[in-house]
Amino acid sequence: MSAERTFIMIKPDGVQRGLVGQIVQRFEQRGYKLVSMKFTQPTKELLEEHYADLKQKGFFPSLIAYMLSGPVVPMVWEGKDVVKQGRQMLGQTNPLASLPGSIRGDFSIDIGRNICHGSDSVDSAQKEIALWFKETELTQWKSSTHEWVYE
Ligand code: DAT
Ligand code: MG
Repeated sequence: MSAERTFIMIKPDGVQRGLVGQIVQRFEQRGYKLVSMKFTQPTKELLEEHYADLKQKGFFPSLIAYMLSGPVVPMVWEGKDVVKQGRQMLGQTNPLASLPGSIRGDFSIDIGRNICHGSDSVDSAQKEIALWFKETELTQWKSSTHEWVYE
């Protein structure tokens, strides 16, 4: 069983537009296992840390303002190749470059309203999970579907 984990977060626009259920459903139906999820209003400090790599970008202030504009749904998903697969399920950063069938390609148009975040590497997934969740919030459980998803 692969223990690879990724950090997926529904952004304020995804919450406001009522897309939480549909986004969660895509990861569930693929066969990935939910390890943790919460509904929370993030602080500016947390968001600045989360997007620290982008601090020098001109769009950084508007990115932080957008992410601060309402509650988000941070999640941890587990399974084989989940970091890369999660990025493919999301689509491209720019929704206009995202294929239909991807989350951003199906539900969004503008880059600054692209509804969902996903870690871009195993290393950043580990950092993001540690930033958003306490170790005790990462639930240990065995999905009863495991043998039907993996051979
Ligand atoms: P991703 O979210 O696909 O990992 P990223 O980490 O490069 O993309 O950027 C984080 C977010 O910042 C992205 O989801 C939307 C915003 N962003 C990125 N590039 C941008 C740009 N050129 N103009 C405006 N917003 C941008
Ligand atoms: Mg990124």
